[in-house]
Amino acid sequence: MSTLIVFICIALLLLIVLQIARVRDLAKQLRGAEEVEARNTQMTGIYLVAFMIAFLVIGTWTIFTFKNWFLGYGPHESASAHGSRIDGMMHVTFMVTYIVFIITHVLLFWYAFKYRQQKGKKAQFISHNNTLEIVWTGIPAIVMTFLVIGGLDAWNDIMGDVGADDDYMEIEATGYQFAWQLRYPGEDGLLGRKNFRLIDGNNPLGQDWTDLKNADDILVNNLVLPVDQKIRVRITAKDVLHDFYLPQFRVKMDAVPGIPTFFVFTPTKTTKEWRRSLSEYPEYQIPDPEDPTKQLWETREFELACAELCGKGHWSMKRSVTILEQDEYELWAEKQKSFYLENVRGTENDPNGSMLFPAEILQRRKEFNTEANTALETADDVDNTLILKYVTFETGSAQLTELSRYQLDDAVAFLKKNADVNSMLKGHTDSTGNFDSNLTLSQRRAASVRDYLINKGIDAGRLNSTGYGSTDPVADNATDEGRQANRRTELYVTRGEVPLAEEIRMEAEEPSK
Ligand SMILES: [Cu+2]
Repeated sequence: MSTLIVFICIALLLLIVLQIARVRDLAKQLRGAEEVEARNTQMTGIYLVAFMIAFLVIGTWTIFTFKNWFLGYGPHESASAHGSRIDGMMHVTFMVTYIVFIITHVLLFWYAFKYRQQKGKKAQFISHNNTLEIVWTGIPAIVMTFLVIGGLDAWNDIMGDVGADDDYMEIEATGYQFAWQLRYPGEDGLLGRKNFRLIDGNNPLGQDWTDLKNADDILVNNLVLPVDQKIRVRITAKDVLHDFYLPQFRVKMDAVPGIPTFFVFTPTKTTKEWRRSLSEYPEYQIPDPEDPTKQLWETREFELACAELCGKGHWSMKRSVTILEQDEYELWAEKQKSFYLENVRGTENDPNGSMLFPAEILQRRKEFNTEANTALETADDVDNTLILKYVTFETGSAQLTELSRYQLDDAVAFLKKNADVNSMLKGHTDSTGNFDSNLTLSQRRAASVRDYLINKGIDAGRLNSTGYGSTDPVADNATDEGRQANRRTELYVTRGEVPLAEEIRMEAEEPSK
């Protein structure tokens, strides 16, 4: 039906056009062809000038009315140091093209009017004019040169790498279908080595855990950065082409599998400042459709997106970017946990099981000193026992493991510092196996620890050792964890006499009799 109406309308329009042409022909016959022609060109000239005025006024009006939807204007000002330079160039280009647009259109329509057909006037024929050619080639060439040179200069600045003496922070963004994995360098400020062959379910980026720079690296999903700090982003991809895109910061760089790219930029606005500036625009003073209790400007977040159409889930690569003041950022960074220490350290995937990190050594030392001092200051001398929980032995033997030395050295330092303290080393086993051999093993183990301390310079007269076998469990021997807790070496410290092994052993043996 509607198709039919459209056809009828078109037919009617054609009919009208035909009728007008017939009317003109009739008028020509009545008034003379020349006069009608002159009148028509006169009217066309006037219409063209009227159109020009309306066109330029409406065009200019839309520029100012819709300014807030342009990149670089109003709420869309950039939030990075180099971004304002890009916006500035955009602004200059807009200005130049606007001026040229106005001049050419005024000339175009004005000349159409001025040189309309008039009685007694004849058009002048100009075949060639060198001056004119030079002027209309030269002026655009000069203007373009300035724009292009300015653009090249900006490009070199913006795309350049950090300088040797620059203070910058380096992070890494890895795109994959369909998300970003962001890596921060942790306290050492250095990103650890990676190897794609190491990528698996427990190691999403293929970090090489034998490179200790990886130990404090942090993995996060949303970008958080300090304001006014130069940031270098290493950009890479795991599967297909992605594109690291921060529209508000004018950052955009391809993420290419196998070819690392980078971008250096400095955020200049915190998220809070940005939101405050948005609150000044009516477009942002409306309720947020997702949370109508808040206004749009209150919930806006800077955005990290993928600008490469990388597959079906491409849209879901959007992440938020939060820019914080330096002190707020430090608070945030402190709360982040190292991926390695949280998920890999101490598991079967940890290749560093045979070593301790300086931070771990320090942490254990602190723990030991607190426990030892507490034990020593306890009012009741009977409670002066602490468990040397990091002192372990090879299975079934009294051979100390390599890592035991750290805590034993702490014990040595403690005994050297407190020269009036005497101590007793007590060995314990779990209940697995033969009672007598457990007792012997516990004695040998305690003695082995005592020997270590003596070798490190503690007077043998201050130390005694004994073993309790399985007679004094601290946990249930039915479970793995319980048995592990029961296999232990204890350090008894006292400012009194050196405890006597026999007496304690006698007491310990009582329950088994
Ligand atoms: Cu993508």
